[in-house]
Amino acid sequence: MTHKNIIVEGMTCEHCVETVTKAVNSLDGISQVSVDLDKKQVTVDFDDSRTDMDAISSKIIEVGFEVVLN
Ligand SMILES: [Cu+2]
Repeated sequence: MTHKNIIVEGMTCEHCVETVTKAVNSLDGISQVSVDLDKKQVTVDFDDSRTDMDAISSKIIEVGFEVVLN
């Protein structure tokens, strides 16, 4: 299992948190997603044989947010 912290810009409220969480959870191989709104940080645990950071970043961008570093 791979554990990553991703900085995501553009999240302003619980609705954004829910949108990002659902989007990332919809990917294959994700085991856990948590969001710290104050830190703009998305923490993801995933199976790196089934998904990767590119897929996760693309998904976050797809739902309207900006991935700052990964
Ligand atoms: Cu929001």
